[in-house]
Amino acid sequence: MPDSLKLPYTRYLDPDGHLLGTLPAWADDFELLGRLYRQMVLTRLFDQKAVAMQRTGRIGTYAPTLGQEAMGVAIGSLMQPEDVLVPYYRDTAVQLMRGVKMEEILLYWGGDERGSAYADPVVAQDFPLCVPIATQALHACGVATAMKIRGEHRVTVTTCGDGATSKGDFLEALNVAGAWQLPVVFVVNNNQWAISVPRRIQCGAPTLAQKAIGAGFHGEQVDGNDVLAVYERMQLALERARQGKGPVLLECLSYRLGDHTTADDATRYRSAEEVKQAWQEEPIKRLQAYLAAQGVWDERREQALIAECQALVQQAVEAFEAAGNQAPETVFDYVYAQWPAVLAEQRELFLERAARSQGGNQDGQ
Ligand SMILES: Cc1ncc(C[n+]2csc(CCOP(=O)(O)OP(=O)(O)O)c2C)c(N)n1
Ligand SMILES: [Mg+2]
Repeated sequence: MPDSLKLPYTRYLDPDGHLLGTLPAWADDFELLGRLYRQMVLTRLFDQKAVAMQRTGRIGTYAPTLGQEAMGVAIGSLMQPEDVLVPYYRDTAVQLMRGVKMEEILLYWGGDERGSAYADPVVAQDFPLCVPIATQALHACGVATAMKIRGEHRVTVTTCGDGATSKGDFLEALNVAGAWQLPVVFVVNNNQWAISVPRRIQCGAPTLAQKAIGAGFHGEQVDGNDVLAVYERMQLALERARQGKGPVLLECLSYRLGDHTTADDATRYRSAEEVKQAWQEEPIKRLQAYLAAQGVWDERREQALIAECQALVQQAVEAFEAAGNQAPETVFDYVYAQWPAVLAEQRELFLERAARSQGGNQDGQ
């Protein structure tokens, strides 16, 4: 590889939580580290519950965020209220940190449009989760263009997976971001798999971060399982974009510890040995070990935290269940800003059928 393509890679904690170098000064703040840890634990417990709710038929489908907690928590905690997040479907961790409510996330995956109408004013301008791969990268550039034209000191952050970086949309987004020096940070969650396609056959380049170089801006890699490393590099990326110094691509190396979604069975295409190995690197144990070695964490605090988080998750489940069902025709209502007349007939037909099937049910047919 040419020297110009040897990009920085940052990691402070090894998989056992041992320090590998000097930490930045902010990392002396154990209260901050405790908040990051707490949020990672809350995210994991919520994620487990969401999977269990899908398995018992209470939500439609779900994309687990297991193993992606460090990235999401670091990114979400550094973004300012005025920034805009343009996320993808594996961003539960970032969304929770931004202020999206757990019950809203459950509503979203339950097929309910209220799950994308975030109540917290801080996240009201964030975009809903994007399921079509990589299209959000272009939307993010649109938002960042508006910020730039208005002369605002705001940043757009958009996330995507490793597989998404193969899409034309992603490369077009990088190109325009570089050409117009937009205030946008692209975070690539390189979790090694795009459903059943492994990273190594997805792209011929040694890193995904180097795609930024072709677009004329800064790219780098970070250990996505090391919350301290993501926090440090993301902070610098946001600062750079906010000061008008152009976009950044941060490639976070992680591993998708769960199935792609609840509709997938990852044991069909990857070995138990590989997954076992990946568990050794997971982000929560790593920070926990570091905090314990610093004397600021122990089993008693761990148990209290788990109990507190489980109670919060349970409250969210109850709020979700109390929300009731949305009218089925709302599937038509949130797609277009201006209603295309051609869909009116479909909506009518849908309502007629819904009425007929309800009538049928009442008649016991
Ligand atoms: C345009 C488009 N093509 C295909 C799909 C089907 N699909 C859903 S997820 C996925 C893989 C994405 O992998 P990656 O970008 O690595 O993200 P990850 O799910 O691993 O976080 C594909 C191909 C889609 N949702 N949208
Ligand atoms: Mg992936």
